[in-house]
Amino acid sequence: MDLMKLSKELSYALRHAPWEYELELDEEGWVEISQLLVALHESPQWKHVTEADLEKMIAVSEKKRHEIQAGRIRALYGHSTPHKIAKLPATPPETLYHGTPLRAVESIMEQGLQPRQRQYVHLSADMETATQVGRRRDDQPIILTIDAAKAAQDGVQFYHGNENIWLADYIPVQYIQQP
Ligand code: HQG
Repeated sequence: MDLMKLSKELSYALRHAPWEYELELDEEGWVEISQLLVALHESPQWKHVTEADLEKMIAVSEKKRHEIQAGRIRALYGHSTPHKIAKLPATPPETLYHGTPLRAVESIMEQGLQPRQRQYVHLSADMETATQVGRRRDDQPIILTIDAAKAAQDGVQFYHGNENIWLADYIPVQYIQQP
């Protein structure tokens, strides 16, 4: 089974278009695995997918994009569905990073970091992750440094995505530093 392809399909279903699978995300983005499997089994390529395959997909993935708990599964970040997924505010590390193409920097330094198509701004806990995120759009991304400690102190809320990814509603310009 192509677990990477399965992960992509699940990200699409759980982050962007659950209705295409007749699924409804709850407040925190969870769906019942049994319901997800019914939807997947309708497609010939996923006819034999089991809960164990979903567990394996998460275990072998380089990035922790999904999590399973008590018979349910959800995407940990990346959502674009109209109803904003509820996340518990958490204390961020002192510094966070954001990798972006050079062409976006001027606008970011004017408007701050906005979530754009997604529900939250995505930040990285380390420069390496930020570089990987930025490389999706540019070979030589610019790594912006976010003074998360100061922002949090001033009332900006942060949320935990996974080990490497933090989320925020919006990051105002005064907490963003260019290299
Ligand atoms: C930019 C992937 C102009 C922002 C990744 C980014 C990540 C602005 C783009 C996760 C702006 C949004 C999310 C402003 C923000 N003016 N551009 N004011 N504010 N932008 O894809 O952070 O592999 O929604 O810099 O690895 O790139 O799918 O966000 O370039 O973790 O699991 O607008 O998605 O994860 O792009 O990536 P995105 P992102 P997966």
